[in-house]
Amino acid sequence: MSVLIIAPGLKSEWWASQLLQHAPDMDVCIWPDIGDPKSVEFALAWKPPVGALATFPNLKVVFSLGAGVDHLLGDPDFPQHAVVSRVVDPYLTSGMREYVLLHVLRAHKNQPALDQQQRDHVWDDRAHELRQADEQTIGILGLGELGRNCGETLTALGFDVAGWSRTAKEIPGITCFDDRGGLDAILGRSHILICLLPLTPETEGILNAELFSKLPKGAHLINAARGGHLVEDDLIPALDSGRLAHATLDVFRTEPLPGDHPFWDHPRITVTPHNASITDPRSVARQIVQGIACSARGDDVPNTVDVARGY
Ligand code: NDP
Ligand code: OXD
Repeated sequence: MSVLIIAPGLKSEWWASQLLQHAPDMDVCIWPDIGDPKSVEFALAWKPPVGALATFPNLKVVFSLGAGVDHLLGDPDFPQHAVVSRVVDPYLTSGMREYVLLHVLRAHKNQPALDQQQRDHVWDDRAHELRQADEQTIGILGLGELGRNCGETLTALGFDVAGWSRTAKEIPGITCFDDRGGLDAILGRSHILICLLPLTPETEGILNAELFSKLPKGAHLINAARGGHLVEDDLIPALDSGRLAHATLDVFRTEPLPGDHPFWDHPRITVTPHNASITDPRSVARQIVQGIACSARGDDVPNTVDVARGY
């Protein structure tokens, strides 16, 4: 039985050394340097080449090296017999919480506009209206591991927080909406809208002109989920018309973001390189070793996703 690491662009050797710390006898191989494909029963994967996982006929579990699994399920040849497990980890959650806090506070304190004042050598302490945290509603699309934690933290800071999920929830301090009917209700009140949804056929393109038109004028958008959530052509018109004040984007339809992409130079777009929160092998390798042991014993593997649902 061997364990495959198939994650072009990630530090595969580091992942291997972390696995071996917890399971010194594990037979680990790094794609494309593999022996007999039939011996591979487990794979650690991040954006594997399309079709590659289909070449391992005895694959039992694919561990996504991130919280999202769209990079796996989007492969038309993804082996349907394999169980898919994803990252749920305190460091991944705290990393996202830090990113969201940073950019919510930047929006709340008008920092992007103040940065522009500095570039223009303008000293104007009255340019922006006075507003308190409890006068700002933060809308969070997605109340899962990440969205809920961000919402609870923002509530503790005094913001008015609302969230939207597929199924109904009750979370102390957060006004919860669900299903399509609840979407308009959350949009109408969100001064800062944060997307923390998984990318599925239902959520693809959800951040579009129609959605922007339902936000309060001058809202801020933070997309830390997936580039496929945003209809890119709708964003700049929404910013230029003042419908949106600012957009902070960590994820893009094409990554790395091409050098000539208009988002780079737009004065009211903040671009970060898909690093809102990064899976830490020092924490997650141990969980994967435990997941492999569960599977080998015939027990359920933790953090598996519903492949039909897409997350
Ligand atoms: P979870 O699966 O824990 O939560 C997903 C949430 O989205 C749930 O509340 C779910 O509703 C809701 N949801 C799913 N589909 C719909 C829908 N059609 N309508 C309304 N709500 C829906 O995911 P995580 O919180 O762990 O992660 C979210 C995403 O964040 C990941 O899929 C990934 O794409 C992204 N991510 C980005 C990172 C980055 O660095 N930029 C890092 C880590 C993650 P319900 O609760 O009812 O099921
Ligand atoms: C993830 C990511 O899904 O980093 O974890 O995007």
